[in-house]
Amino acid sequence: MKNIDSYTHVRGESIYLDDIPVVQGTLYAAVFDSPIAHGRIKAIDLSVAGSIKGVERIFTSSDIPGENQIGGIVPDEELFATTHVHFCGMPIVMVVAESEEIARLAVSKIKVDIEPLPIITDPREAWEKGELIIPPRTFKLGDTTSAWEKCDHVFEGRTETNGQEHLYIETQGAYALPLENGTIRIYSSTQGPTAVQRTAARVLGIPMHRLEVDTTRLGGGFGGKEDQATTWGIMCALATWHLKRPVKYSLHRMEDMRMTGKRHPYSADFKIGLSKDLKILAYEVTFYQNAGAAADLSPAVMERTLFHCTSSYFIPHVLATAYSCRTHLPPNTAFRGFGGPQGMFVIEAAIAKTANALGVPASDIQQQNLLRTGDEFPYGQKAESEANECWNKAIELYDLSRLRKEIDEHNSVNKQYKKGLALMPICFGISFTKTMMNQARSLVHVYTDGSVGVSTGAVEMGQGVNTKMLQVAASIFSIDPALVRINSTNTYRIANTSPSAASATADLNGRATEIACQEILKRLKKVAAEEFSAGEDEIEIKDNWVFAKSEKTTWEWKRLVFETYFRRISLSELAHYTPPGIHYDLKKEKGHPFAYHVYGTAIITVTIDCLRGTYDFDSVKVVHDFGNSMNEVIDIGQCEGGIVQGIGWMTIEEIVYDKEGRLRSNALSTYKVPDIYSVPKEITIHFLDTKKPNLAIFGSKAVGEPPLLYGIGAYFALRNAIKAFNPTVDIAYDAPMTPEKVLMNLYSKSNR
Ligand code: LUZ
Ligand code: MOS
Repeated sequence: MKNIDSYTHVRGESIYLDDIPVVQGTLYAAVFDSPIAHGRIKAIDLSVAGSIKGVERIFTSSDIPGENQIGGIVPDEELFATTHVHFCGMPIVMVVAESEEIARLAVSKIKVDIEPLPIITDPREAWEKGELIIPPRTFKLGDTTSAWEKCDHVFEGRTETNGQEHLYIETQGAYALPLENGTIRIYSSTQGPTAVQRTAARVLGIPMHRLEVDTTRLGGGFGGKEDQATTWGIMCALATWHLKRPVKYSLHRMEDMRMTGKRHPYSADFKIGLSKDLKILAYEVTFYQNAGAAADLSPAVMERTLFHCTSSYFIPHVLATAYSCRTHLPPNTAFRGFGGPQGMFVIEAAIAKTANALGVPASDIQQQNLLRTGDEFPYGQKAESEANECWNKAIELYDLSRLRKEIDEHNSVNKQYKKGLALMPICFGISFTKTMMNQARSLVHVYTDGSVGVSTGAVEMGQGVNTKMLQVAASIFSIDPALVRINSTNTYRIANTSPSAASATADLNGRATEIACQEILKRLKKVAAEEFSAGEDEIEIKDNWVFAKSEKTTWEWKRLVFETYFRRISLSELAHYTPPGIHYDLKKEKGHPFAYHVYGTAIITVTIDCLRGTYDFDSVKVVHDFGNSMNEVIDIGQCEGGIVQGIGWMTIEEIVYDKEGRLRSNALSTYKVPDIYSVPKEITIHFLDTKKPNLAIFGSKAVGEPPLLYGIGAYFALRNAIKAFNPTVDIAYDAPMTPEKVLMNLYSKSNR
């Protein structure tokens, strides 16, 4: 089934926040944000801004009726700075005016006098100064201390991974409307409507039931709107609360890039020990997460880094510690993979370093250590592994030895162009790591004409979740998909939602929809059973028609629905779903946090231009564990997008903050994401043939985040290509590998 949004997307008719028709009297907001990263506010001069015609009102922290607090996990983040600013881009003042132009003009006339204070941008420096967001956490399996002496090879090293700008095509934004009796509707481009509702209620000092948050769809989220969409929703609601007027704020790209957090950069130290036959016996790793100026989701991101620190390998002795370090950058936040990719990069670097030193291909070490079913993760869960299945299928299907031979031959005769190859096995845990968040509800209404309306907590952000929800309802009822509509995500219809995140949205909301539809179906069948003198289990609905004892009856779906209504039986159901069997003990750092894992293997090849340092990815060949995919077109789309986004993070996307904590890569002219010219020439995705039972919706495993991890292989393919040109170069494990870095490494003589 095609993505149900495709028709309106290609016609430009899909409604995003900025497409909502504005109502009469709408005002527009714009923010004055801190030009310096750390300081004490001495004076705010609003006189010129306030005198501009068309400026309705200017808001500061003193206009907040409730709490000036938007921190979700830790209450450490003000909506508007009061006495101090903690990052460049921190909101201080909001102007509300008759037009966007006037609002931004007024912002440009605001003067804030700030006394500068010392700035930290480096997580290790923050760590040295004891600037931690939360106490450190340590995952432990076996005993590394005594394991080192059993190792034949031990290597140590350091790695760096940089951040990543979400670059959702639709920037952040919100639109608030005053309703009667002090209630407010907020249209928000958010992955978490409940987060907007809960935090706005706190800031406004009103109960949550007075705030309706409604989301039709997002033009991309990637994690950037899991927590950080709330800011703009609350700002609009605050102005609406005061002025009783509709207020809209749709950020310009540069405002968005400057004021919002990104993927967390990490610095890490590792130590790895192996036996003679390349079994990894021990692994120690310390992560320094650059959290930025406030907690935001950093503690949860940090925990996922620990959960994925051994990637898809079994290591019997592991000691992993993570520090969430407070710096003066905008608070970093969720980004597809949520700390997992950062953890997995380090173990791949450790393996690459080992392979390099021992003169063996990294893939020999990778293959030796792939997880098997029954192997224990450092957090206590036992693997149900498809790692070897994916790996073996990939090297056979794509003929790894031939690929290697072709590359060796190419490299032996070509001077200017060198090729490199890397394999990247992945393993990603599916569930929110906070067990409590793994719950969802679905509200299904069957109308008397047989049409169906479904509301869930799932937010459509281009990932196709609405199509999957529609498939669930249509297939349980066995009716024409055109009869089913997926409604906007709305906190009045579905309450207390978890954000659409953690790759778990289709599973959680899909299972809830499945339960709701099954419940209604039971009632419908009871009515048919009475009518056709059959048992309820002898009734079947097939392709819009009622069958009794395998015989087609005179009743169509629509008739059955109406007859059920006629008998005063409910055609609506609100269902609740929680995945069974997941738990976690934070004191012991052990448990069974994930409903299941997703596996896969990619083979990535690249060609570098050794004169220029530029490169092209020739191919990404994947065997991916989709379980039993319920929509192959959507799932392939998620894989392709994830791979390209992962490659972007590892290669050309380079976030640059200067020492003053100012974002230099602050526009699309200075921050480059992969475009049609830089995507791999070939992406092939093979569906691993496995029909093992799992907890996914219809057995169709979560696909949102896992494919991004394949991009890590791009970094290692590039290293191998550089080495083909300059065999003795000692390349730092420092991502992204930009063309500039490739060039420097190609001609670097110094062995570090
Ligand atoms: N968000 C969250 C996530 O709150 N918890 C998670 O475990 C998670 N994982 C991936 C992406 N977003
Ligand atoms: Mo996410 S990183 O699943 O919002």
